[in-house]
Amino acid sequence: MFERLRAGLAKTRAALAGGLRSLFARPLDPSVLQDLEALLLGADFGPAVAARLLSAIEADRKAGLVPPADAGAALARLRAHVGEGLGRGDPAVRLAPAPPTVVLVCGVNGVGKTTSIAKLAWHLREERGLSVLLAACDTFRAAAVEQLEVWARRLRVEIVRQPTGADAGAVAYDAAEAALARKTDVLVVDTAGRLHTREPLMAELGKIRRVLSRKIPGSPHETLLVLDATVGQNGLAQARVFREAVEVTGIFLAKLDGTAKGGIVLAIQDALGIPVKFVGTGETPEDIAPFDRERYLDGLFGGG
Ligand SMILES: Nc1nc2c(ncn2[C@@H]2O[C@H](COP(=O)(O)OP(=O)(O)O)[C@@H](O)[C@H]2O)c(=O)[nH]1
Ligand SMILES: [Mg+2]
Repeated sequence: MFERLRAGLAKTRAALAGGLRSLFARPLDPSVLQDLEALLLGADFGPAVAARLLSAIEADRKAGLVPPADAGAALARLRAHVGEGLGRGDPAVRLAPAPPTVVLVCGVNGVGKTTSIAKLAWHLREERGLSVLLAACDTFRAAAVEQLEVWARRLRVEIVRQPTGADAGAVAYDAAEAALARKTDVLVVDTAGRLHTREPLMAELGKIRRVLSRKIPGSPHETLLVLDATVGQNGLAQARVFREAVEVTGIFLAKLDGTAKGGIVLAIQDALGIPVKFVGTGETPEDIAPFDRERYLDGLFGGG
C-alpha cells in the first residue's frame, strides 16, 4: 500500500529529482542556491520551508559536508533535512479503546471529500479488517447524499442517511446510535463542504461534533481535513479556518497524483503542525496510501 504513495509522487519526482541532480552537479555557489530555491518553491514546499532548507544546505557546505560538485552528497543532505521536518507520527486511524471509532471528515467542496471517504472505507475494511458505517451528514449540497450512497453500495458498506435538507445533527445522532447498536468498528462521517465565508456551516460542523461526542464519549477520535494537493499553498489557508472550528487531527491530501506539488506535505506539517495521514493517488477507492516518511522521501527524490 505504501507503493501507492511513491506512485502518487511521480509528477513531483519528475520535476524535482532530475532538476536537483543537474543543479547539484555544479559547485554550491549563490546561483545554485537561487535555482534550488526556485525548484523547492515549484514543488510547493512554500517560502518558509524553502528558506530553511537553503540555509541548512549552506551550513552543510560550510561544514564541509557537501564537497564541491558532489551531487550525491548534496542530494542526501537535502533529503535528510526534508526528513527532519516531517513528523514521525503513526498515520493509521487512531482506534477508540472500544468500538465504535468515529472519524469526522471535513473540507471545502470539490477537494475530493466524498471520494476520500470511499477510499477510507475501503482501506479500513480491506486493509485493516474493520467494519465500517458511513454517515451522510452532507445534507446541504444537492446530490451529496446520493453520491455517498452510490459509493456505499459499490463498496458494500452500510450507510445512515436522510434526505437532502435534513438536519445534519440529526443524521449524526442516528448514525452514532446505529454504530453503537450494530457494534460497528468505525463510523465515518461526511459533512457539508464549507467555506470560511459561510459562518452557519462552520457552526453546523461544531454541532455535528457535539452530537457525536455526547452520544459516543471521546469521539470524534479523528477529525480529518481533506485538502486538494493541486491547489498547493491555498490549502494552508483552508486548514487554518477549519482548525478554528474543529480540532483537526490529520490531513487527507487528495489528488496528489495530479500535481507536482508534493512538497505541500512538509509545508502543512511545518506551518500547522498537523500530520498528513493519508494521500489520495487516483479516482478509485483503492487509490489511497497511508503516509510513510521514508516512502515519501523515496517518492520525492527517487530511490527505494
Ligand atoms: N486524480 C484524482 N482525482 C481525485 C482524487 N480524489 C478525488 N478526485 C476527483 O475529484 C473530483 C471531486 O471529488 P469529490 O469526492 O466529489 O469531492 P467533494 O466535493 O469534496 O466531495 C472527482 O472527480 C474525483 O474523482 C485523487 O486522489 N486523485
Ligand atoms: Mg462531496
